[in-house]
Amino acid sequence: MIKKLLYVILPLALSACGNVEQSGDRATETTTASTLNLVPLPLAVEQIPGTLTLGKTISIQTPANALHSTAALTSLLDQLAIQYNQNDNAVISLVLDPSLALSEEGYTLSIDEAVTLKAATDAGLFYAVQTLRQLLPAEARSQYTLPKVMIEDQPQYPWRGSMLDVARNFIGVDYLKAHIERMASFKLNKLHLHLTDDQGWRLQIKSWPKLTEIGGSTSVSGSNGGFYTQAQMRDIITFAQQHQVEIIPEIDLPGHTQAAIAAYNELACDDVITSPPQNQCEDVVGDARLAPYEGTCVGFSALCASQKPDLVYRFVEDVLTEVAALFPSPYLHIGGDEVLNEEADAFPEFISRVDQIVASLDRKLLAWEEASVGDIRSDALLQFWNDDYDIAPALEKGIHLVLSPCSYTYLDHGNYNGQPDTYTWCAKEGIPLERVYSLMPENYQQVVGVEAPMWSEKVASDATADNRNWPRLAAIAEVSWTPAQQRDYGAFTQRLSALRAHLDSMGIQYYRAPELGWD
Ligand code: TNX
Repeated sequence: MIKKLLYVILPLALSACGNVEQSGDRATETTTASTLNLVPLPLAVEQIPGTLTLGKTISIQTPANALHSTAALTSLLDQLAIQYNQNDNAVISLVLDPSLALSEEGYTLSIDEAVTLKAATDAGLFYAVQTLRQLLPAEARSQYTLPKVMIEDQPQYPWRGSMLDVARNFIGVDYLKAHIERMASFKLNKLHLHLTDDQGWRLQIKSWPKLTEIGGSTSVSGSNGGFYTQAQMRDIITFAQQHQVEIIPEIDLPGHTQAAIAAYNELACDDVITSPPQNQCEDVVGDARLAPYEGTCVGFSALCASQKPDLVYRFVEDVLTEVAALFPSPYLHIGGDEVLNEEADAFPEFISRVDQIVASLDRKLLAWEEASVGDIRSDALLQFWNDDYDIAPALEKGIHLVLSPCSYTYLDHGNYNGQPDTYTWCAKEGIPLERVYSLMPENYQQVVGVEAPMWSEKVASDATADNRNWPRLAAIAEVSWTPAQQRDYGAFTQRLSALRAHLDSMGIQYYRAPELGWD
């Protein structure tokens, strides 16, 4: 199957260098896809001389069982004020073809006398529509001219992710939905929500109501408390599914739990009030170890699994049971980062037991890299975040990685050196677009893909979140979709630069990157 696939793809991909080839008596120009402004760059693009003009009223044909791609197509046409009716001899057709030799998210898009989008799945067709969206202008016109082209495309990695920290500062439902649409337009497909941390617990848990009543009322900015009810979260999940985005919930355990401890003091060790500061968090000593927290120190809090296993594991099981009932993702992210406190010794055992709870809920474990010290199942994923962390032992167990090496992917770091309100601990010059783009997932082993976390200690508004996420998430999209031999930073900036109107039409308040001529 794979061999067959390479046969189909490689001739197109390898000849992609701007030369003119003769095929029969028709001159066919095979170019790099960079003559089309597409991000991420498709695997193979063959441009045919000529263009196709679409009028203001067209006929379309869509299969009954391709709901999400059909909705994406009709919303694109609505946005461009193109009227459509369902008809046989259609100008734009979505075709489900189970025999197509591409991966699950792959598709072909051909524009000749008509526009034909083909895939084996609704997901593949959905991505074909996203490509068509980028080939069309962002705003309505009186008519539309499309280049004649044959595109064959599929992602290199199945995990192309964004993480939003909604715990340090809360992020509202409207932003999440807008973010999902924007992600989808760049073919990003995993939205990891960091739902709990010291400064806020953001997901309603019916069996432990004070988690949100008390733990949801605080935030680093002091003003942005809030939480999602389970009904709201269900609505977000459905919206995400319509956009081929999977939401991965993270409940950060056993550290980063001050919001839970403030709500239920008994989750902390009884002697916590008299113990010395942990991880140099001088502002969290004495009674503050049991109180809500709005500072930015990390590593001081922990559930007291060492002394209160019955209570703590009952808590974890109750919470994860509700989370698993709500989220269809096969993964439960249980955090596991930065236990730099009294519970450090009990940490490996904690991770092993929580993995058993996750197993009992019929889910796979996802955790930050430190969880590699636990005895976890080999179908776990670990999220690699410290550039130099020794992850080899986990790889030996067969575990795969989500790559978030901080010096490439931490979007709470500056778009440029010295950007106000950004962290510098991992990359003191910030993480400009070119640095993000230079990540080579191919250099790591056992990789499912890439994810860019946006921690929010210093992100207290939607505008700031946009500035940190965009345009850098477009680089994450290309690094995780397009194979290394086809990536080129200069060509990427040209293609992305030309998509500015598309970002504008989605209302993105992106960083005006001089690299893209947007300043
Ligand atoms: C490290 S990365 C953290 C977060 C902070 C972030 C700030 C990770 C698993 N933990 O708690 O928000 O640094 O950049």
